[in-house]
Amino acid sequence: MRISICLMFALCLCAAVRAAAPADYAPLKAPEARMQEWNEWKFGLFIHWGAWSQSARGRIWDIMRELTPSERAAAFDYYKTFNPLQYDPAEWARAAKDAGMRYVVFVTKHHDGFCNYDTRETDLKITNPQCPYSQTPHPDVTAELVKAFRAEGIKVGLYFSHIDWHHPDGVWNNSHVDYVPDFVEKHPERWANFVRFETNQVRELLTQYGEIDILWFDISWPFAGYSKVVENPIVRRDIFELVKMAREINPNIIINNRGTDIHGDFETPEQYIPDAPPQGWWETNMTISNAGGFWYKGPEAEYKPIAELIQKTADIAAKGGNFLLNVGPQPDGRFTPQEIEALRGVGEWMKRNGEAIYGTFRSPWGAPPDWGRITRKGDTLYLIVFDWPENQGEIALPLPAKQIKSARLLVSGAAVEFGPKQEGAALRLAGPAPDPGASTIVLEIEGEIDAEAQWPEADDRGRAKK
Ligand code: FHN
Repeated sequence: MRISICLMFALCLCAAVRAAAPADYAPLKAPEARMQEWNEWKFGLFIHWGAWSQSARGRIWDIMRELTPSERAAAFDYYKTFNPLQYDPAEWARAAKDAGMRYVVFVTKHHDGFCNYDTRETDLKITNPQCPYSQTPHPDVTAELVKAFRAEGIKVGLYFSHIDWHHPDGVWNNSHVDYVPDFVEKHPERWANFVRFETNQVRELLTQYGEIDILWFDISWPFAGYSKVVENPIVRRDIFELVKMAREINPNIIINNRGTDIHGDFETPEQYIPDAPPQGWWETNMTISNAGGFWYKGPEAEYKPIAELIQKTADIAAKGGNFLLNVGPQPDGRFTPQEIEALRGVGEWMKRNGEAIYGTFRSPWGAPPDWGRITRKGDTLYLIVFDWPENQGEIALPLPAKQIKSARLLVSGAAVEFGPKQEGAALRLAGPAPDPGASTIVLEIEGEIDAEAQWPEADDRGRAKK
């Protein structure tokens, strides 16, 4: 009798456990209306800044790949000399606002484990008394940044690295010099400890600074990549619980696809613009400086021309994406002069042409025409002309002319002549380009656009196959 009661109890217990952790997790996503808002924001500022900025080495991976053991130990001690006395988040927020940016994503903790905020989980933080900046009146730079950007009406995103090279249990990732393969299976209690550590830090970030709009994870957990379904049951459960906690704290939080299994809200092509964009929501993150990492690269760094950044903004919008443009401020807290100039220049263009970017959607025809890019918002098309034809030239559009109700220059409102050309329409462009390199024409159209978007055949990262 006693055995059967025990057996019954054990069976009930197993059933209860199974019920608590569903074998197949349903995706936990942000509300669709929230993603429509995110699409309205469209253009954001990414900020990589912290103790590592003192190295003037753009790539933080150098810590694990280039530095000697003694240099590596010194890198983890950078917090002891980090003292950005020229940090002025209000100035950063003004520069972002002037650039036409509507959201910011700020690095709170990167792979080195240094925390740009007052955390209870580790002493590797800006508020550690051994960090000179901790002696200033407001050392929690994340708190000050959130306040300053909100004051400019800019939405706030926080970046958080899943990998943490400083944490004693951070050896689960193969980037770590002391990597332990099969860490989750071999050391389940240490993995659980790491998950608890990360969960507590994410909870701090989502509860210490008011309602956070975006949680931008980086890299991933074991077996989990970008938008990759996680097979490992332990990690899959832990990711589900982490995302579940985040969305219970803030049901409106928008979370990216890095290490979030099936629960991410948007894809994150990095340092490139897909030729064939993801079907769903996506955002390119890219540095203003040239290749070589996201951090401050020293006074010799090279930067992308403003005209190139403007055309990238148009290209991304024409493919249905958001643009997260990165700065790597100097260790003293100032943006580099080149970053300030780039933000100013893009902002000038966005002030005149932002209507063609904010809240728009990908071109109904897919791959762009040779003369520029096309974005759409309902019955309005925006033709962003990169190559303005000389001598009363014209550009072709695969839309029957009879569907065009009006055509005008966005900036001046001047009418643009158009007429039928074969199956589509031709627009005759008189006079100089209103914004050389990226001039916008607005078309008001009627009727359905009879087109199926054609994108080039591409690999799994959206890069056209040669
Ligand atoms: O290693 C990081 C890198 O420093 C930067 O933060 C980028 C941003 O997307 N993410 C990782 C590289 O994929």
